[in-house]
Amino acid sequence: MLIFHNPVHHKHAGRHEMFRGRLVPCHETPARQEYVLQALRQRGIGELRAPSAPDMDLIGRVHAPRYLDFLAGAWQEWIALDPANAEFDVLPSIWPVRGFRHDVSPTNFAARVGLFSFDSGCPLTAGTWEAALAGAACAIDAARAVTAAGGPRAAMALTRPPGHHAGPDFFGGYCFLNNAALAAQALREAGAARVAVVDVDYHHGNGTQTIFYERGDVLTVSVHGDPTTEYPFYLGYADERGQGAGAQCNLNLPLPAGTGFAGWTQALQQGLDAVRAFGADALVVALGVDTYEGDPISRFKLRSEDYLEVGRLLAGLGLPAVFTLEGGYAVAEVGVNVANVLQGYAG
Ligand code: OKS
Ligand code: ZN
Repeated sequence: MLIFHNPVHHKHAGRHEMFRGRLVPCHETPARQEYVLQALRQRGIGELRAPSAPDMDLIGRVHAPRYLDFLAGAWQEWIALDPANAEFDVLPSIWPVRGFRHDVSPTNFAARVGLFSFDSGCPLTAGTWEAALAGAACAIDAARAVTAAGGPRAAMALTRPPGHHAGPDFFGGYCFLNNAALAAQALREAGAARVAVVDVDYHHGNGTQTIFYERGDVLTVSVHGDPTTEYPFYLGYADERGQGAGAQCNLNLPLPAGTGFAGWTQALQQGLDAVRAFGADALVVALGVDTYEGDPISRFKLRSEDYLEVGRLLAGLGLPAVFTLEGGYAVAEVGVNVANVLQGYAG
């Protein structure tokens, strides 16, 4: 197992996010990645690697170039408005909902932020672009490692910010570049004819679903809290099955808040059956561990030892695999739970 870890993840450190009318400290903190690194080191799981330079062409085949330009320049635009802005993070404040035009290009910065985002809980900071880009490189490198001759069977992109909510041209849910989608695209371009993304994070992977919704070469499966009550609310329902060439290539398995490991495992098994039926040649696991019973913002009831079995079930597919780190906010236990998945996977 190779672990591509993002050496500049700490440059993305949001100071505040909007919650119930006030600015509150961010859940998605640098400590999360450090706890995972520490747990992997303690158990001697994996070999650590730093990422190479990001493949901007590949990233531009997953994300819209004008969105990438926006992200690359957003902080400069923000402080150009007022140097005092450097003390504050960028948070969206206006969005073009139904009836507004999406084909216009307002130059106002707040208006531009609103075109490229979907919630106010996702701060963009001075180092967000650098951190997200290095994370994307980790995901691409991990995919290339597992498809290389003589490469390992599995690799992990150990990075933050996470990615599965980020779409072709929008950020949200703490995500900016979709690491799991980038890994899937890199696997395709390295020769895997059919790729499956299995998202086990507590939240629906709306960005990944949207990126691949009309493609028949990538199956997207997500097991998550029912969006009727859980974030991201507006996507993730069972009747979203893909469109056009991607018809039947998306599978959502929403479960009620409060679901424990028995119910959760049944849904995962159903998802893994779909991966087998699809005939995938390679696997991406969007690995969020906010399904943990102690997670402060989620409501499934998995225990730490359950993650060993999660790893074993995923290994049962017998596919080369890339893991990306998604959510999980019980910071100390994030390390143990991720290490358990990888240990269960390795057998
Ligand atoms: C709103 C809470 C937003 C929840 C974001 C979920 C992030 C996550 N203040 N996605 O997998 O863990
Ligand atoms: Zn999550």
